[in-house]
Amino acid sequence: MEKYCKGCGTLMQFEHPDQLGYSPKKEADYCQRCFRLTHYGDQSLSRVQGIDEEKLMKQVGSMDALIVWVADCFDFEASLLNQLNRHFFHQDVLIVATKRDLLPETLAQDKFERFLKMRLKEEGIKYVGLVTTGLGKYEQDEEILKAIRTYRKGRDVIMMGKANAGKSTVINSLFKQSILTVSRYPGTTLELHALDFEDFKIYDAPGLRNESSLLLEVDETDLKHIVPQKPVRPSVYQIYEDQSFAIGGLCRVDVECDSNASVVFYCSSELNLHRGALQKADALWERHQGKLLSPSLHCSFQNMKKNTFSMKGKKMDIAVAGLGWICFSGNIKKISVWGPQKTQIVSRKAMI
Ligand SMILES: Nc1nc2c(ncn2[C@@H]2O[C@H](COP(=O)(O)OP(=O)(O)OP(=O)(O)O)[C@@H](O)[C@H]2O)c(=O)[nH]1
Ligand SMILES: [Mg+2]
Repeated sequence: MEKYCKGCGTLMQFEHPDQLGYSPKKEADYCQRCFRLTHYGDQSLSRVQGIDEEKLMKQVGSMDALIVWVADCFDFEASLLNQLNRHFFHQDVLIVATKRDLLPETLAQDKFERFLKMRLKEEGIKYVGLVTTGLGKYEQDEEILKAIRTYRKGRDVIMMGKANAGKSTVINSLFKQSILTVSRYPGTTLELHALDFEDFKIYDAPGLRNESSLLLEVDETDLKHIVPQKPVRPSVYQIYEDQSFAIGGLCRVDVECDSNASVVFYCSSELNLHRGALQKADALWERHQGKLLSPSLHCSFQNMKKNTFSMKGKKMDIAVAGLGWICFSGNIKKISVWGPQKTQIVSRKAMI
């Protein structure tokens, strides 16, 4: 009889240790990869060889279910899907925004929810409800459950979202136990699989690959420094002339200003920020990327893409998918943000 891993949903097998789904024990409920991810945080096994997204979307699109779209608050722009409702044409979408605990505590909840609703509206996303959640005091499993019960209308429920958004974590919190495998690296869940819950099914789905994330452009060993595990603390800089900032060797931010301006970084506190004169920035990156400026990207400075912005409104964010965001205010003439070619770098109204 076929057996599926309880942690990641993959078909289990007992013959090929180097292939997915392997377990040395026939009676095991979890594959060896899930066992190692859970007990040893073995990252070498976590990034998966690519799920069949087209098949997944087709399968999900044909199911009569409530879609719970799980989006990471810290990486919100990159957590959304272009034309999201088109993919779930016949289905209702409930938004669950995770990792609220990673945002600064000073951000008021009502202001944050207004921000999320504004962004969802701007993206043209239609949804039946919105719940924010996070670890610790932000955990909202009762609220999520209430929303699911309200909007399910007799249907099953599917957790969908980009890889690493926190789908499996949300399901575990609803079950109040660690059934599913979660890990800090994208690509943990491997197959759509159902769990019986009350009188309906909740499906955990593999995450959609986040093609626009900077995290695809770095070494796996650097991920732990880039993906924040603790609330991000703003790093504030007052500037009075043209300056260039380096976020490790990952992203360069040039700010041209006439007089007083403010630049605030919201990134993992494990990343070093380097600040210097704009005129010297090219030479700095050419000489020091990967050395003084680290962690580094797979691409060289010459191959990074320059994205140019002018100020919109008094206060503006520029979000770099996978890395965080930077808030700008004051007398700024021009901002250039350099990152990998494929990384999504977008401006938005300031969150904070
Ligand atoms: N700080 C914080 N971390 C979270 C939260 N939710 C999930 N995480 C962490 O985010 C990482 C990814 O969580 P998963 O539940 O595995 O994410 P997923 O969406 O199921 O990922 P895939 O299966 O790869 O698509 C893990 O390290 C979780 O501990 C949250 O609310 N706050
Ligand atoms: Mg998962």
